Amino acid sequence: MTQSTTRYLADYQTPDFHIDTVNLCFNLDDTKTRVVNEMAIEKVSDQSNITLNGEHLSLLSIKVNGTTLTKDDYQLSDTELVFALTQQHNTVVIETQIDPLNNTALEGLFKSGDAFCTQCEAEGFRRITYYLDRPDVMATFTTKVIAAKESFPQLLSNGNKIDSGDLENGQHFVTWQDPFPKPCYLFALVAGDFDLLTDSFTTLEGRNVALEIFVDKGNLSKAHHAMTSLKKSMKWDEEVFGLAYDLDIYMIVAVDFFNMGAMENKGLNVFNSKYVLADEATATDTDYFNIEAVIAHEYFHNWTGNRVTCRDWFQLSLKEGLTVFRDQQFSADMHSAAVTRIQNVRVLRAHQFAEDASPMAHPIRPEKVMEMNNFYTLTVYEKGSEVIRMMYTLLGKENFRKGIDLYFERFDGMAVTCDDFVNAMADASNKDLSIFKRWYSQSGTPLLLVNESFDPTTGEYALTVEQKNMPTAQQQEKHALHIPIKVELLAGGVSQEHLLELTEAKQTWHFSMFDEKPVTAFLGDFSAPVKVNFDQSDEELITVMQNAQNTFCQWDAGQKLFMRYIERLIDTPDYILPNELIAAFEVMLTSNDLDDALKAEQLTLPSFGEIADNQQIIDPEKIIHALKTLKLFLANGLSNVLSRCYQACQQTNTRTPQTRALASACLSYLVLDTNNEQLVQNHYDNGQNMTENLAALTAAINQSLENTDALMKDFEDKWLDTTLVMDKWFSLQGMQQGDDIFANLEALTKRDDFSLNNPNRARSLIGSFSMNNPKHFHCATGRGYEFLTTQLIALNTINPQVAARLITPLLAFKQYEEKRKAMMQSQLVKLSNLDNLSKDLTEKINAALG
Ligand code: B3K
Ligand code: ZN
Repeated sequence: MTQSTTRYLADYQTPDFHIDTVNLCFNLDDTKTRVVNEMAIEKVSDQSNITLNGEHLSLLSIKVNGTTLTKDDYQLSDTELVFALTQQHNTVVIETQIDPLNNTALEGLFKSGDAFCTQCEAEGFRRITYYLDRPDVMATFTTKVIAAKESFPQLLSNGNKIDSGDLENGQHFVTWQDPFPKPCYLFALVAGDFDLLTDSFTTLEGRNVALEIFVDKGNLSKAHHAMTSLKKSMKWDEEVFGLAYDLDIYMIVAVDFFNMGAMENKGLNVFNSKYVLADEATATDTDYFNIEAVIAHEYFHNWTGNRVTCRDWFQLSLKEGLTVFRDQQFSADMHSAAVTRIQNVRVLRAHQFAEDASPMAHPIRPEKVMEMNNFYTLTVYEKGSEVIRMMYTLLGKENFRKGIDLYFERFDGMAVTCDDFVNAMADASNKDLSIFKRWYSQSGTPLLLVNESFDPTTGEYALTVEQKNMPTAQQQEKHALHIPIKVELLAGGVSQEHLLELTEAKQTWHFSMFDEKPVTAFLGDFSAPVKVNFDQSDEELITVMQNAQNTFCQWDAGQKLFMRYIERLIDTPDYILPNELIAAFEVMLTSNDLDDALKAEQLTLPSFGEIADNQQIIDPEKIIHALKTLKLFLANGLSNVLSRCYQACQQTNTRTPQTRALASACLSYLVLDTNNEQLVQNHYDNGQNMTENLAALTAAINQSLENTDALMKDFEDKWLDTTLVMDKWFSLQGMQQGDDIFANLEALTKRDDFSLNNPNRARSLIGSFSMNNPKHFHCATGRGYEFLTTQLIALNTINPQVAARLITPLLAFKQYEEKRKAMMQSQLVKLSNLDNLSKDLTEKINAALG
């Protein structure tokens, strides 16, 4: 009866039983919550034993069709409950007891501060009651919640409130009913004493929807941006996709203890407070942007995820890739499309490409899984979104919309597969997507080798593209993919755009009637998640930077120049950088056509992660030296123009997110001039909001300025009681450059306000240290690796999901130079020898060491 540890997509079988209705009753208590679960279960095969999932539960009783089972009537293990169901229609009542207070894994029912809340995706419902915990079992839920009225005046669950009242001993109850059948991963319950922001929205169908956002007492003024974002999302989904909301109430609850960003439970989203709360004083422009995007993402799931859900968890990208694509399109429509795209691509290149190169590489539709929580990845989400975007590019906007319409026409109310989605797209557009489907089963980042030739006598230009799909961990055999490539040919002051469809290993396209060899802006809008090897001269890249119509290509040409010189500096540390680089960036910075946010993006160098991903063998010291040298070269060469840009941004009467982005980018260069400590001090002192304060602190920390400690102290004194702001302070601490960092980290982890039980806090210090502080994380003594391992050992028992996220930088040890490789490996071995290593960490460590 023990559950096999690894599950395979190929083994999928339809369920033997359906659950039609679920009636839940919760008697809430910190350590002894009682759950009564009454299910109407229908047998749909000749199997007579039903196997329900259940973990960390105390079973109190089971009744089948009115008869209480005795111990001999069922088998019980740590993960399963098995008993016989002989009739076709059965009523099963199971009573369990759970311990929310000591549920530090934050899956199932747990406490966040004083409130009770739940997280069931992917497989957390089995920590609440015994159930068929799989997404293709969809039932109608009715939920009664009972708790002390004084401490928990608000009792929430999915759907509509159908009953409520007072009970004896100061208890009260509320009953909720969700009319839409759903898988149990979308179940939610919240009980607490919150401040409530209300509003309403009338849908295109004329439905009046009550909008309610619940936040911790005292935070009401910080919920308005989330509410505005929600209304914008509802409107956008109606306008762009014709999709309207379907219940009379939409609730969002913000909690401080949460493993991820947010959760799209039907009608009752639970959010990490980080993605709800904002005001000028405490939130940055980036926070504002992210809140809007996450609110939209969870809202969009109501159709892509909830109305049509996944057949099994291997299909996760069906809802996540599609919903990320939808939220990216929404953000692009709300803000600058080009800047939004550039930021998406940065994440992809720095993190998803690294995942594809790591031992945990997997296709966007994984084929085997040990712990499902390990597959909420950049690959499933971000690359998944790129795959949807490629279909959008190949089909065009109108056909894509037809495909979406057909998808809902066919599958509303069902649990389906990625193939079902692609088939709807293909059928609606008559586009052959058979080769395209390989994107779902093939892992790895394709490399495009591009060659060009020009014949001046005929005026013909030829572009040859070859795709290389290299073996990845756990997948040796690769096939050619269907890759949309947008190109722009620049010649004689005009630009021609083409969409090329690469479907074979190598193809050539011919273009005629050129007087001179055109300059090619390749992969417009980053039309496919690929790497490109195209040997263009500096001069050509500068032409693209200055003349391409496609803004993404302009930016990307600058990044290619940066990357080229970083790589030269890695090979030859005293390489002399060319002044043409300065000239090109001076032109860019003084251009009147570019918006400030784009200039900021242009000034931002590729990250350590992105550079590392392009190295055969990673030597952190060489990368850090190269980055520093290039940055200093630009800072010196551009100092006047950077100063002028900075002053212009600061002096404008209307500072905007765009001017602040450019000011911050300039400051990060200007701080390299030792005389500019006062500039940073002023930026902090005169800062009008959190974006400006944080830009000053970041500059001070990165440069270890003399005034860093004083600034950090001032910030701490001011914000000690504001959790989300202190998370920022802890993140900054993780990025300290001084050599006393390890003693400081040690002291930080001992503070009263540091706790591994709080995921945001743990991530802010440990995550920022291991991901944003390569100098010390990869320090030659190995102390950085040891620090991370010590924290992971503690987190392994407290919160395996958070531990499994934070281990990421250690997994790629094989890509590092020998000394570091050995030190990282030995930390992984140490972890692998733990007695109680969680499934989450086991899966990743085995993949890395295997
Ligand atoms: N669907 C959730 C993620 C659940 C993660 C479980 N470990 C949030 C989202 O993608 O919208
Ligand atoms: Zn999602």
